Amino acid sequence: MTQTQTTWTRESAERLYNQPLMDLLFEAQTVHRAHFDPNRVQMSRLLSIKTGGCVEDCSYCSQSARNGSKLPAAKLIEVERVLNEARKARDAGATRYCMGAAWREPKARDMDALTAMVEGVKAMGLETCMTLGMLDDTQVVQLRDAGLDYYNHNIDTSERYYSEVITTRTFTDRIDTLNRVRDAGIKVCSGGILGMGEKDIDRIDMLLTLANLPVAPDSVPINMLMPQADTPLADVAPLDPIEFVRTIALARILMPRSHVRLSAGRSEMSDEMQAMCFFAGANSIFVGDTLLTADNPEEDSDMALFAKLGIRPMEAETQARVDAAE
Ligand code: SAM
Ligand code: DTB
Ligand code: SF4
Repeated sequence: MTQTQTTWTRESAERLYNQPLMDLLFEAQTVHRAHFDPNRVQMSRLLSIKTGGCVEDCSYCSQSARNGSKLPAAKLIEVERVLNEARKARDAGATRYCMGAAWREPKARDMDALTAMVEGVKAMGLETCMTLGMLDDTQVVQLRDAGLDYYNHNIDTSERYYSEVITTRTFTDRIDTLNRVRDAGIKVCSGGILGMGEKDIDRIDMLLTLANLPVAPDSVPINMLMPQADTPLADVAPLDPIEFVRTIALARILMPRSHVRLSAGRSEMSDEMQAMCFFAGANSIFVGDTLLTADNPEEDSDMALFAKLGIRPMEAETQARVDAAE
């Protein structure tokens, strides 16, 4: 399949985002149906393999040591424990297993354990994903050779708003890691967080940056900020849910072949809001009652929601694409 990449302008993206909601939703759903089965949603499961004590200052994060957060710093967990958890996730229906670490970047001494995790999880028939912070040229090759399918590294917000949120690494650092990951042949998962006090234009520009990368990310997680106690964003005013839905719809239109993931924050969303997000083109979620450290809906309530909406889990992403044979 050849991916034709459109270069989007800010004017066209703004026009799309600001049109009447019903027109935006109709357009997003039309694009969605041209590329995906609208009644299938991919399910990923997260595990925090190294929690807390992070040196970065991301102002939304419970795991940053700089935020005065009380979350204790743990060591990288044992490979065996990761494999046991992954087996349970697979048996519960997840098709992708995502392992996250509270690091600025992995150290050379961690790489053997990380590659063993990838190999072991992959051997269970799960797609593998990791999110470990920045990667260098050697590390992307080590992870690729172990069989890593996806690497998650979010740009988080627009280039303009970025320095309001994080000061210890730059927007360009993030883009550099994404380029390294893609050039090594690992699929890119990159998105951001909404509701951090940013403006409409920041949400639009964040999506434009992603859509206009040399290749759009395969997977685009859109997180709703989950305010964490003791962090600088603990008391930020919540985002209007309709703005969140508009952003999902714009992501779907700008990146028609990407999986748009309704990520953190679902535990605070009504069934109706989640249904609107699926209609707007979201087709992937994290399942399991914990994300990395924060709450996620219980498995039972997700399955009840899927049943109400007539949504079925996506078995393997490639089978779900209407255009897979192109
Ligand atoms: N330390 C690595 C990094 O930052 O690249 C990987 C883990 S980090 C927790 C993964 C992503 O989770 C962040 O980039 C951010 O987009 C999202 N995230 C973290 N805390 C969040 C929160 N409180 N609410 C919503 N999303 C959050
Ligand atoms: C992403 O964009 N969202 C996930 C995943 N990538 C790693 C993480 C959400 C974290 C929410 C806060 C927490 O659990 O600590
Ligand atoms: Fe560290 Fe990642 Fe949290 Fe930033 S988002 S403080 S890099 S764990």
